[in-house]
Amino acid sequence: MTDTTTLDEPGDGTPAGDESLEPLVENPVLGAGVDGGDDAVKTRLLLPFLLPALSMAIVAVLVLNISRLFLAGSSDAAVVIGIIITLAILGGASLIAALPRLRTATLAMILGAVLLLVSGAGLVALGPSLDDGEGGATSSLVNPPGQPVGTVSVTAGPGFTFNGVADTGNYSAPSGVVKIDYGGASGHTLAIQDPKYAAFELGTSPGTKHSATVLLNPGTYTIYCTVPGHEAAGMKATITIAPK
Ligand SMILES: [Cu+2]
Repeated sequence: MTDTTTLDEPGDGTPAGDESLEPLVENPVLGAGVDGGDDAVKTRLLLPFLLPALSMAIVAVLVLNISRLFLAGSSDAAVVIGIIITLAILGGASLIAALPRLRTATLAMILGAVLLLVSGAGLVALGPSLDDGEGGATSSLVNPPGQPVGTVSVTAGPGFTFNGVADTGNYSAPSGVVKIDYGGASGHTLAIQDPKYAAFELGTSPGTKHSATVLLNPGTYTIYCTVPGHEAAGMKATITIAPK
């Protein structure tokens, strides 16, 4: 309330006239006409293009980084970040409005700091948001959309076998989305021996996934238990997908 009196001070020892002179320096150039040469080219051609380009670049950086933050977090975090950003924009705008004598250099520094902060936060969040993207890419084969055209039921055991058959077990299913159910003795897993299906893994222990769907094209796929030693002991089989 009483703060406004301090704001009215000329302040900083710099004469206020200094700032009011700035546009006067530029005005002769603007009014110089075609004869102005290089200066006129700069102000008339470069500035109208450079300023919007620069603004667009800054906006792009802000939007990209803020969207990265939103991608990385949960929906709750996104709401909180959104509120913080909104408050920051409102607070910053009213601060700038309240301090009309704020130097352009100071303003540029504040804006630069905000830009750096947002970019930094975006970079920190880059890891989690990229992980989401990669998970989405592999999920085209694992848990694909659509109803399963066939089901393969596998039971771990007895011993180190799938359904009691060591090494040579062979399952079959039609081509397309195949549901694989896994049960039986606890402490085993079921994976497909193909890097393309690395995201697929079932387990028999409590808390593991006992069922999932995969998109299988015609061919032969090896399934095995990933627990060290179990595949060698016999927990290995094939799924044959017949041509359509
Ligand atoms: Cu096993």
